[in-house]
Amino acid sequence: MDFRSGRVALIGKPNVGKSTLLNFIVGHKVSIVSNKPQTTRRSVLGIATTDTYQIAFVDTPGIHEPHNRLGRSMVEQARSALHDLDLVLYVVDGSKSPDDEDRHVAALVRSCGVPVVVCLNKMDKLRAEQVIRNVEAYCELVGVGEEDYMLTTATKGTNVEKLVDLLVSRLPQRAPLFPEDEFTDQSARFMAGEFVREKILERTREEVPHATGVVVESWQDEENIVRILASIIVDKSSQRAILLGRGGQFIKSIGTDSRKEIEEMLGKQIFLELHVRVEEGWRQNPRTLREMYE
Ligand SMILES: Nc1nc2c(ncn2[C@@H]2O[C@H](COP(=O)(O)OP(=O)(O)OP(=O)(O)O)[C@@H](O)[C@H]2O)c(=O)[nH]1
Ligand SMILES: [Mg+2]
Repeated sequence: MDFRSGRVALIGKPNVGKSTLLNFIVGHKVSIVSNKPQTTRRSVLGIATTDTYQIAFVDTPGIHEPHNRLGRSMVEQARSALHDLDLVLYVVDGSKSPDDEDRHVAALVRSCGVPVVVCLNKMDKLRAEQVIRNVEAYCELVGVGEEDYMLTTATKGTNVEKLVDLLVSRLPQRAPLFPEDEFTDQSARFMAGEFVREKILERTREEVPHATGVVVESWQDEENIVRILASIIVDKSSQRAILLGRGGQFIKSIGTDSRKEIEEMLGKQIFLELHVRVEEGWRQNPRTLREMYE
């Protein structure tokens, strides 16, 4: 039997395209995506299974210098994903040259002692004259050779199949680790909250994205409808005012768009009620963080 399987962690700085890549490969939206750094806040398992391979990816929060308990827990999630692995997929923004943060992440990747494949993503933004220089620089940072990298554009899927082939070729011959119809470890309840957060991240700026968290407070599965009550938690009343919008219009549009996506995921009609709550300093509060991310 030439079936290959294994665990692969996606590791990198925030905003380089780890979750975009994961969703494309798995073929389902298992991890939310936005143009704001620090979108992913806890590790997410995404499993891709075909007739010849199974890759169990762990998408991780982008590694950054944390400023609060939430940030520390995010970086800790990324670090702890570096155990019990067959491979690390080190994802970088290939259109930029490495900076100090890249060197920091690369040192962490090297220290885990697992084989590494480099994905230089955002190839669509990479200028031709920088290709060789950036490829060499990132490969050198993690100590891999010319056989171990791929240039991709995750948003369009360019070269993603080739990247998968490269990953599979590095995995051991082994039976699948998970049932073949399983594609994530995220509950529908958690995903519903994440979809709401994604809509907020897409449409807010400055400190609002980072100051916003979502908790699904109740979930009632009835015969023809699922009733969901979610709280959006912010740090300050000014942020609450932004999220409500004039006459409650902003939160209403967040609700409408989130509902469509949750309905698609569940294949069932839903009723979604959203409340915005101010909880000053919630990102330092272990109880709130547990409620949100455990
Ligand atoms: N131009 C371009 N943009 C991309 C590409 N891949 C992802 N993006 C965009 O980059 C942004 C960040 O993508 P994410 O997938 O959320 O990045 P991430 O690495 O998971 O970020 P964190 O969760 O914050 O660590 C989004 O706006 C994506 O649409 C790409 O290949 N090219
Ligand atoms: Mg992410």
